[in-house]
Amino acid sequence: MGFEIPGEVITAFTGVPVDDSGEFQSKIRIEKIGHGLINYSFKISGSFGPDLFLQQINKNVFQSPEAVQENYLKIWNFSISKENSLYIPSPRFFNKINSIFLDKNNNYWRAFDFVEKCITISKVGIPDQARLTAIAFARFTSFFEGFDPALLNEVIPHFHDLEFRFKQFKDALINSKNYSRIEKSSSLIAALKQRRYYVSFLDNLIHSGNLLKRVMHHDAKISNILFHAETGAIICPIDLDTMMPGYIFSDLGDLIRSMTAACDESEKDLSKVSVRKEFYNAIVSGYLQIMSSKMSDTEKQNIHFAGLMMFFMQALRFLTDYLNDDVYYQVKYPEQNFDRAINQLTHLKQLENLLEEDYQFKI
Ligand code: GN1
Ligand code: MG
Repeated sequence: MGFEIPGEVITAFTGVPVDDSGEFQSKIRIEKIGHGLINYSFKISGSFGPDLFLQQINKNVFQSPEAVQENYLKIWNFSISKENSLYIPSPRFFNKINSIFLDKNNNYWRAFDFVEKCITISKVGIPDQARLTAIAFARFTSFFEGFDPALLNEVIPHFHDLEFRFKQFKDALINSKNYSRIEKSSSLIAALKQRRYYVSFLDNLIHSGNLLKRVMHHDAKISNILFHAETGAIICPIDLDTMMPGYIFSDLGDLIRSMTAACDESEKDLSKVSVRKEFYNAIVSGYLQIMSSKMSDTEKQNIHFAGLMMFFMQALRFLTDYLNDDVYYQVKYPEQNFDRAINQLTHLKQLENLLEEDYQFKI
């Protein structure tokens, strides 16, 4: 497995003690699951009771794992308090009240009910699947209409704050000593600087007071949805760690960014880049089907800003990391963040053209 779970963690969540020889007193099966790069996740089963989903929270990404879990408990409590409840896997408690366990190595663990008979889908197939995914994330936000998003901890400060991301990019240009990377990026840097107007555009909308803060998932993509393995029905969105207050553009924009693209964000062959119109239409119409009655006029009028904002922000984040010598995103080869940034900028340009031609939407 290459990764040890201290016995005390398993004991805390399953109640199965370890004997003098270090063995569990009844058989425990541990299976590593998921492809997540952030948290480590496992399925734990045995005669102690129903299977559980055990997860170590990455404390390098989340400075306060307690704040992440506190958010989860708040939204879970809200979900079970309402009729027509949205299904969110229940956290497992130990000592009756605790749901987060700090082990002897100072790592944080939590567990949930294991959702049986479910699958995840890594890549969207047809527009209708994109529509269902958009509906699922819209339902998620819509469900929390009666919940004050300000109650959620900002677990990654300024996560989707475009002005902050632009500032990080400018700071990297000033502070980076990697002159060959700056030189290589010159046309990319110019193209991003030239689009500074996206930052002012959003700033004006925010200051108009007509954008509402809502519960946003902040990683809205098809691979963060659990589907029923047999019926294909949507069970629930997962990976709720970045759930924080945000503007509607965040989740809608991430849905557009992750599902209109015909190729992966690391694709180097730019001839493969294409923003697919039929997917765009399916995502926006699915999202609006659930959310439009809850949106302000300003939000509705500017709905097409969502995809532009998220392609732009992701290009900024990848290029910033490239200029900072790859300190944030995992890379498989040295130039990968540069390739990702060009890829996202190319998508952005295609989306700009599509919106101008088909929707007469231009900023
Ligand atoms: C990170 O690791 P993943 O794919 O869940 C990032 C997202 C980016 C994405 C780009 C906590 O998400 O914001 O959109 O990479 N998450 C964090 O691939 O930074
Ligand atoms: Mg994620």
